[in-house]
Amino acid sequence: MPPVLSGRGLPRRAAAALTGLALAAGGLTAAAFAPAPATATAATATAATAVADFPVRVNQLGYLPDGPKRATVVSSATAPLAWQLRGASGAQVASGTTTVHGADRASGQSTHLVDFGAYTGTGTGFTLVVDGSVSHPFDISAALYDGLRGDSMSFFYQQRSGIGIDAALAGSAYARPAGHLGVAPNKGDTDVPCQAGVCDYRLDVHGGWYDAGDQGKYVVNGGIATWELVNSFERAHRSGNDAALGDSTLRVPERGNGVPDVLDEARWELDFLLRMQVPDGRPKAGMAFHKIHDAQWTGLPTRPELDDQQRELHQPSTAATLNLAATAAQCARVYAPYDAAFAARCLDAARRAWTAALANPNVLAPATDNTGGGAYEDSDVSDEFYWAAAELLATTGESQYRDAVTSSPHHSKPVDAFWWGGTATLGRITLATAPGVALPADDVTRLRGLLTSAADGYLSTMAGQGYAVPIPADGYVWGSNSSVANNAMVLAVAYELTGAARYRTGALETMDYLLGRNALDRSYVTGYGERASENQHHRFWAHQNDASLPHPPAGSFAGGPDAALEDPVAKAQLVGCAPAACYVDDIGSYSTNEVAINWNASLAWLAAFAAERRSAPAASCSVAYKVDNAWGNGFTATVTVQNTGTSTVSGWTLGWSFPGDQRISTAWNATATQSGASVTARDAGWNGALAPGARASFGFQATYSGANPAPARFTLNGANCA
Ligand code: 9MR
Repeated sequence: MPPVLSGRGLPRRAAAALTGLALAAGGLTAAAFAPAPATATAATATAATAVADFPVRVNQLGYLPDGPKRATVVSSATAPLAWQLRGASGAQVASGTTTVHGADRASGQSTHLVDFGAYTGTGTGFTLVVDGSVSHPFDISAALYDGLRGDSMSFFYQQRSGIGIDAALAGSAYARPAGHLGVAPNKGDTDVPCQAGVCDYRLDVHGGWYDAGDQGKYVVNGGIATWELVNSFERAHRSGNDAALGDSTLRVPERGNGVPDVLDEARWELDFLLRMQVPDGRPKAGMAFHKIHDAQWTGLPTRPELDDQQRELHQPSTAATLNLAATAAQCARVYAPYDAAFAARCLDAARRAWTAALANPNVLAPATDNTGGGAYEDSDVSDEFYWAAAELLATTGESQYRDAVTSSPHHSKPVDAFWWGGTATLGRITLATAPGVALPADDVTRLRGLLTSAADGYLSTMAGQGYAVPIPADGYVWGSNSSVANNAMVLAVAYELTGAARYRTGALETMDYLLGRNALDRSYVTGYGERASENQHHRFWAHQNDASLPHPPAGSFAGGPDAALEDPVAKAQLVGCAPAACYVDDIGSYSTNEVAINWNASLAWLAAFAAERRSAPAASCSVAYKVDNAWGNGFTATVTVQNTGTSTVSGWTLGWSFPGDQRISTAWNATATQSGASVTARDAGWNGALAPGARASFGFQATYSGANPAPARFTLNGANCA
C-alpha cells in the first residue's frame, strides 16, 4: 500500500503539489505528434508514481442524494475494513465495512469497495474515512451536475474559430481576438487553398471549432462532436427536459435569440461543415474536404490570432463526406422548428453528400497525412455509410435510405463501442430512439435489444473491476476517457429505453470514475475536484508553458490514460504504468492530456443526462418472485405484485424475461403466455383491481434445465417495477 497522508483540509494546489504533477515543465515547444524535447526529470518521474496519497478514492465533485454512492479504497488488507462517512463538521453520519475486491487489473492495485448508497442526506464537505485515511471532501447534492453540464457545453464556445471570445461570456482571462478570419498574420480561413494537386480554387471555410489543443478543423471529428451535442438535445427533448438546454442556458453570444443554446453552439460547427463541401461544378462536387489545418505543426503555445502558418485544405474523403451527410441530416430534423431555411439547406447538403459518397465510396484519408495536423484516417467507412443512411432515414423516411440501412451489416451486428472512427452505433441510437422512424417495428425492437445488450455488457465489465469502469483493462487507448463516456452514453440510452435503474446507476458510476474514483485519484475535468487536471495540451490555454496564458477553463476534459505511451513526456514519465495509470497532467503529454471536441462532447452529453436524471423516477409497483419448489427439470413459483403508486390499477399485465431456458407450462390466478424468454401474465379478472398498496399473487409451473435464475426486471402495464 502506498504511503498514507491525510488529505483532509488540503487546499487544491497543495494537494496537486504533493504529487509533483503540478511542476511546470517549462520551455516546451513541442508540437503535437512532432518530436518534442524530453523535459521529464527524475524528480517528476518519481513524483508521478507517488500519486496514491489518498487511498480512499471518491467522486471528488460528489454524489447525487438519489444515486449510487460507491468509493474504492486501495488496500492490500484481505479482510473488510471499517468505513465512516463524516459530515462537514467531522461528525460521523454513516458507517459500515468495505467489501474486499482484491486485484484490479487495469490499475494494478489491490482494492476494496465502499457502498454508502443508503445514506441520502445532503450537504458539502463530506469525507470518507477508511483505515485512518481520509478522502478528498465531496458534496451530496441534487444540483451536483448542473454546473458541469453548463461548463462542459460552454467549452465549445471557447474553442470557436473565427469569432472573438468575449470576456463578458468567458471571463477576462479567456477573452481573445478572433482567430483565422483572414487577418494577418493568420493565413486563413476565409480564402484557403488546397494542398498541391488537390484543387485549383480557394474556399472560405472560416468558423467551426478548433479540434483540440491544435487549431486544425477536421470534418470527421467535427461530425461526431456535433452529433453528440445535437443528440443531447434530442434526448432531453424526448424526455421533456430540453428547457435545461434551452435559450439562455449557456455562455454563448446567441443567448436570447429564441433558439436552444446547445443548438446555437452546434450550428457554429454545422455552418463550417457545410462550407467544407466541394461546390457544385467542381471535381468531386458534394464530397467534403477531409480537413483544414496549418502546413506545419504550430509551436506550443500559439494564440489562434497569432498563427502565421499557411492553412491548407486536404483532399476530400468518403468518411468526411458521410460525416457531413449524417450531421446535416440530423440538422434538418432538429433545427426545422427553429429555422426552416437552415434545416432545408442542411437536408440539401446531406442528400448531395450521400450521393457523392455513393459515387466515391472508398476515397480514404491517408494515415501518412499527419504533418501540421492529425490524419483522422479510417480504412473502413461501412459504419459511416450506415450512420449517414440512418440519419437520412430518420429525417426523410425515404426508401432509398431505408434500403441502405437494412442492407448494411451494421444493422444486425452486436452494438460496438463508438468513437470518431467507428460511428455505426450513432446510427443505431438514432434509429432506436428517434420518434416515428420508418422501419418495421421488429427492426426497432431488435436494435433496442442490441443496445441494451451492449449496456448489460458494460455493466458486467464494471462489475468485475475495482473502479467500475465500462472499458476493459486493455481499453486504455488515446482518448480513453471518451471511450468511457461514450459507453456510459449507451448505458444512458438503455435507461431511456427500459427504465431499468441499473443502467442509470452504471452511467452515474462512470461519472464517478471520470471525476476521481480512479487509479490516480484524479478528476480529469478542469475545475471539478480537489485534484483535477489543469495542464491539458492546448496552444492557448497553455499556462504551464507561459504564465500569461490561462489554464484550460472549467469543464475541459483530458483525453485520459493511454497505455501505449505515445508522446515524449508519457514515454519519459510513465514507463511501467498500469493501463489506467498511464496519464500525466503535463501540457506536453498530448497522448494522455489533450482536450478535444469529440471528447468534451461525450462529457457534455453525459453531464446533461446526469443533471437531468438526478432523481430516479419512483416506481409504482414492486414484485416478489419466489421459487416454491424445484425438482431438477421443473419448478413452481409464486409471483406477488404490489401497487406502490398512489392510484388504483384496474387490470394488470405483468411482464418479464427469463434469464435461462425456463418455460411455463401452466399458471393459476393469472393467464400466462410466453414467447421466447418473455412472459406476459394477465390478471384473472377477479383479481384485476389493485388499490394503492394492494397486492395480487399468482403461481405457475415451468420446466428448465441447468440454472434457474430469477428474472431481473418486471414491468406492470409496461412500466418498470422496483
Ligand atoms: O483522437 C485521436 C486518436 O484516436 C488518435 O489515436 C490520435 C493519433 O492519430 O489522434 C487523436 O486525434 C488528435 C488529432 O489527430 C489532432 N487533433 C488532436 C486530436 C486529439 O489528440
